[in-house]
Amino acid sequence: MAYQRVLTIQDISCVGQCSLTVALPIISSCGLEACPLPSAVLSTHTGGFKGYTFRDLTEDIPLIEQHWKKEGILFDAFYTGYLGSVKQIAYVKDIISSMGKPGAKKIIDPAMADNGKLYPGFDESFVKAMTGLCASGDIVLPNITEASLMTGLPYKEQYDMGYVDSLLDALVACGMKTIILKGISLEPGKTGVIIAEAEGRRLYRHKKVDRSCHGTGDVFASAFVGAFVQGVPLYDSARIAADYTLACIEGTVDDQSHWYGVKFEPELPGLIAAIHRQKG
Ligand code: PXL
Repeated sequence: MAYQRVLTIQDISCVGQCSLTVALPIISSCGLEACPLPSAVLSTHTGGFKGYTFRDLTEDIPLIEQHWKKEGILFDAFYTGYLGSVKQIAYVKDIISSMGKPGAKKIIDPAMADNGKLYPGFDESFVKAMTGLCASGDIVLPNITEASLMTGLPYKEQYDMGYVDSLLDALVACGMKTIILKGISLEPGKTGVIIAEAEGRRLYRHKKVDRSCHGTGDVFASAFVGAFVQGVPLYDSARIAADYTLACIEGTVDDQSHWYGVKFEPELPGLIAAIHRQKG
């Protein structure tokens, strides 16, 4: 497959190993051109640090878009993550619908909630707007919390496949097409992802590490984008991304001082090798 250019739209949290500081190095390491459109600049992420700064870049987005249009710049794929406001979501919708080359895939991570709770600063109107953005994408990457918020179904910590299927059915009813539902744990010691397409649903299961780590959704999404945009099939891209995320968690859990993110950099050679093996 020819060299591909990916536009990733999310914040830059200077410290915290999430969003752009994870997406750019992972996507580049996978062999793709990674272009950032920062939605905001924060001193750290919002998940545990106190007193972080937040510079909203909403009004820069249409200016950047206009410049790119003048330059005739187009993208082979889009990957959106954490966004700062409802207005920003509207701008992002416009960019992904007008700045793609023919067939450009739109990969949307709702990145707004986890462990049953919205991240600080988000409300019901943001959830509604994000649901609309997800419906306009090709592939969405929610966790169970985000799926329950977007569909209005209850959030559960203990569940069976019937509950997971009802979440997926409700996401499809909201207009979502291909869904990769993350963090599905149907038996002790195991977790995984469901890859749900119109043709069917498959679960990829792997070992569960009993510590919830920050930024793993962004690590998973970035690795998925890195594999999928290069032509690795959907299921294999999700499997490779899940294995990579697990390796990052395992490389971090013993270091209690590293509570704010995962050490994803040392595991990059394994991710690259897995993608090359799959591509043959
Ligand atoms: O990893 C998701 C994320 C991205 N960006 C910011 C965040 C979070 C999660 O808390 O706070 C700023």
